[in-house]
Amino acid sequence: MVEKHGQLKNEVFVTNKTSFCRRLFTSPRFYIVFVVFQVFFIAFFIYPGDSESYNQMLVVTNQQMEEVLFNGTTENLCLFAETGSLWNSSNPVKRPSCPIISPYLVGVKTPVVDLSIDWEDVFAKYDVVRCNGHFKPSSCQARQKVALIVPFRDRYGHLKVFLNHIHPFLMRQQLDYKIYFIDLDDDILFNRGLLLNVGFLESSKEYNYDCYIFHDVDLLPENDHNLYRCSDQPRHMSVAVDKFNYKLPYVSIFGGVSAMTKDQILFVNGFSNKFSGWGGEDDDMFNRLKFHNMTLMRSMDDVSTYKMLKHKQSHPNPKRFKLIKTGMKRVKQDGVRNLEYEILKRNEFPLYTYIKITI
Ligand code: BGN
Repeated sequence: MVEKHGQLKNEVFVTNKTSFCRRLFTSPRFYIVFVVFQVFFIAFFIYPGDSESYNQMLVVTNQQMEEVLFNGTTENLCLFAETGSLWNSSNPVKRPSCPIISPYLVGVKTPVVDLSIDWEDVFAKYDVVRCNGHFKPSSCQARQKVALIVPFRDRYGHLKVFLNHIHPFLMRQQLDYKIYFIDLDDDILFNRGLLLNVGFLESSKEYNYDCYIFHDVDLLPENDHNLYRCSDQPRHMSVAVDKFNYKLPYVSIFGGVSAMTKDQILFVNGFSNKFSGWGGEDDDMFNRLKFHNMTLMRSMDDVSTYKMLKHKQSHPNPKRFKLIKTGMKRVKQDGVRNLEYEILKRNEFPLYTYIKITI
């Protein structure tokens, strides 16, 4: 009887289950739910493309970034970013080296020159670069730490267009980089060499950079295969500029964009501080390299192409010819070693660090 009862129970149970399954599998609602679930599953867990690249481009996700921003100071954020440990400073994350050639390179990308673009839009677009212009890839260890040094005077329109273009360009190259704008007291004649020296000294105090890129604000690289890295010899990078019909104006030119390591800079004592006004400081640097038996490297001109932003021609320095002639007599005393300056202003903006000095 007990057994019969049990069998009956089982039968009832089995019968119920069967009818439930039958109802389930014949219901169109079940199939709709099933398909929707599958789409979400594939999008979030299986499809690697977008989510990978998204992670790669971000130091941290926005939500996590907000937490850090609002619960701590910006200084802490910078410290976290630089120790490579965003979440737990006692347990630094060991990341593999980034690939030699970044998978995010796209080749030629024509710069967008929109002087009317809103500052807010630029900030919002690159809110991953929140640490005063510092960015590093999240998923791998960048191969070089790069300080991008831009001598600056009063060209805010260019600055905005430059940042809008250069941040995604450098992110695609998977660099650990920071952007510095160096400005001189308004009453003193512009002096590119001196400002580049200051940028080198100030950025070196902050971080152990492998490479210093000296970059004019009016030059926008057009091809991200033009890698912003240093080599074992100084590099001239702005080889083919549209303003010069994509041709090198002369063989020894070292102006526009160039890249040097700390050792290379210290070896030649940086740039001369004597070239006030426009022109000649880069030719003097070329002479310094030659004087120290260094060679100059250049990438292929089909890769190192640049768009130059339009601006009024600056007033050339009439003394530049004489200064170039006598330059090598001053190499030891005129450069980064003996440079004295005072910092007037230092502003940490989300997309760059601004330093204004006087001498
Ligand atoms: C050169 C300037 C460079 C400048 C290039 C490109 C001089 C010195 C002349 C002996 N050199 O003429 O400083 O980078 O043009 O604009 O003026």
